[in-house]
Amino acid sequence: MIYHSTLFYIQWIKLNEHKEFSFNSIYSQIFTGAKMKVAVLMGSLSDKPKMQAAAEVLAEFGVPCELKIMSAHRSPALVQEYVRKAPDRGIRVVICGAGLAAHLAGTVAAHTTLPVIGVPLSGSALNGQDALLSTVQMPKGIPVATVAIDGAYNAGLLAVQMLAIGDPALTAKLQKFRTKMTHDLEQLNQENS
Ligand code: RP5
Repeated sequence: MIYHSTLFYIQWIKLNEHKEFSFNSIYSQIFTGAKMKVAVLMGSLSDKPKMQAAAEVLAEFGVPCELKIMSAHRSPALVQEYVRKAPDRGIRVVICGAGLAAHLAGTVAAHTTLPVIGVPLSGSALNGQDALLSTVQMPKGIPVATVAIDGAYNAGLLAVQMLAIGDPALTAKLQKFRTKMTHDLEQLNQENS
């Protein structure tokens, strides 16, 4: 009983961090053991090789994620339904990768207040410049945090940084990651000077 009350209290604190949490969300997380996770969405199966880097960095930090293929243009109803149910399923950040007239991130952002990270993908006749502008040029009121063309790795890392707010263990992992990056660079200089 005390155990469940404590869990409920922890979940209640989390409730106030995200307005989209509902009682249903708390219930499902306590009683089904669902963990906070990141959704990695992409417009086509052809995007998967480029979006894999997001999943890899999330795995590196021990953050669960799910990869789904859905398109703002080809399956708009599926996108809407997925996004509507996402908070109750423990999704806290949504990463969206798409190429060409890339509207996936913007469409997802229109349906949720969860943070949305957009990854414009290359492969088009315009080498991803089309996807970059489609993703980054959001109208006032509906932001999409856009990373570089094919920047899925950074998208994953940014999602980790978002989740690390209020999570000291994840913050410590990020600090360790940064320290290692600096150390590796110093070592590279020593080896090459
Ligand atoms: C976009 O069109 C997708 O995100 C993909 O980058 C691009 C091409 O899709 P396919 O024709 O390969 O399915 O919607």
